[in-house]
Amino acid sequence: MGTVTVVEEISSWSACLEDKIENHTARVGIVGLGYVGLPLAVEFAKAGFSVTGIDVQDAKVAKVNAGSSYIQDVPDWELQSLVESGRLTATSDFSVISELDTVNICVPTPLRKTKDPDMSFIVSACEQIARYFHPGMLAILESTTYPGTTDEVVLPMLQSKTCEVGKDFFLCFSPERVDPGNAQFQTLNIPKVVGGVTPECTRMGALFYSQALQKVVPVASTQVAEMVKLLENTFRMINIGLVNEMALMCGRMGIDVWEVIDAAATKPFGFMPFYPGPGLGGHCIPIDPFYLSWKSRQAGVEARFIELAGYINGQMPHFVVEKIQNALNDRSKALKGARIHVLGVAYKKNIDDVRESPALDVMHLLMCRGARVTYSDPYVPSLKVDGCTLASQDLDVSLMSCDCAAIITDHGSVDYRAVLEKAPLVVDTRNALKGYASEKIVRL
Ligand code: SAJ
Repeated sequence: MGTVTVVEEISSWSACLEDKIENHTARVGIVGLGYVGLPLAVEFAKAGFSVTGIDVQDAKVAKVNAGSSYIQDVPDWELQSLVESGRLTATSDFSVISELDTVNICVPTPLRKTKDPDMSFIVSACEQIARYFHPGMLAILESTTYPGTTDEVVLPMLQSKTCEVGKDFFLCFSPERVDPGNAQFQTLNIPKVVGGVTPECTRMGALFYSQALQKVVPVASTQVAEMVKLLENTFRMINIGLVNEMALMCGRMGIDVWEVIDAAATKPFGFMPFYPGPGLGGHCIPIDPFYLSWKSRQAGVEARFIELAGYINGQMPHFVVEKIQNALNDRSKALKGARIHVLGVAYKKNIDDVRESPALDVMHLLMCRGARVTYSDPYVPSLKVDGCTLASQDLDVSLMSCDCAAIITDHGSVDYRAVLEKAPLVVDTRNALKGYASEKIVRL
């Protein structure tokens, strides 16, 4: 039997919005001016749209309007020129939405302590938007969330008796794929997946993004688009968990896991290297998969891979502390009272973000066992651990006065040869000392 194509009636609102998008007179709104929203606002302003950024934090609004960027991927000069030209403004007043044609929602989706999704930011943003939302608008949720959020949470808040989705207004989901600090892939050139509540919604969302971004990937529904992001990041989390488990196995068998991975990576197909580490940090990878496992459990499927990988990744800080304790013990030193200097506390190299950083767990565990913990991180001048604020110490002085240095985050700016020369013992959790041979090195 041939496929039946549902031909949706093109409403007058659809034709009107399509014109505004195509001739760039559509007034664009971006709710949430963080590492996702601000670069997106800049791209649409650069494409010639009038863009209004909306954020609940007055400080962010003030900085944007002053042309002062707080996002490393948005240079001041670029923001300044867009603000001065009047293309981009910011406000904390949601009522501007009544004058806008499109609104992107780029707010945080953290986890609660119980590892359940915290939807409070999406709900409060939509409550505000709904007060001013009007026929003819396109709304797109970008915050990473579980499949079904757009249709089950956002749609009921925006539609009304007189407004029909796909006809009077349009609603899509498009996963954010921003990788802060990635010089090669930025908002402009990262392919943009978008799926709508109806085919006309998908078409409108794809038309919108194609005005400002290089590649758009329409998909059949909001659920597919929501699931795309979760697959991408769950894939990473599980493979990191696998390689961490390999590190535990190789450690017991006396095999160099780093050499194993490097040799496996010579396979030109069917393999993708991941590397063991002290744990899983950041605001995406440790969080997003639990949105999927939460929803999957509701659908009656236990996401066992996610739970197991989460457990293994969560054990890595303990494994690192055990390595440090054993390394000291082999040198007739107790961990209790030992001076441990941590190198690198950001959640990954060459950035300043400490959210969910495994360094926090490692330092906490060391302190619980009575170690005297200091740190150096060129990107992180101060750090709060267990309620006390530590300051980043001078590396050379600290290395010569510590009992053990622990490389937790391998920033590129550190001279690791000098670290090896100065420290009496180095526990290296990132293979930063690759190629060096010394009794002083203990590798993950
Ligand atoms: N990590 C490992 N071993 C690895 C890779 C990462 O232990 O082989 C650790 C990192 O040290 C970090 C955590 O995992 O603590 C997350 O690292 P990440 O490289 O995944 O970096 P993120 O959290 O910044 O992930 C972002 C994601 N981008 C978005 O969600 C839009 C992810 O999808 C990207 O693939 C990733 O950046 C990237 O490739 O840099």
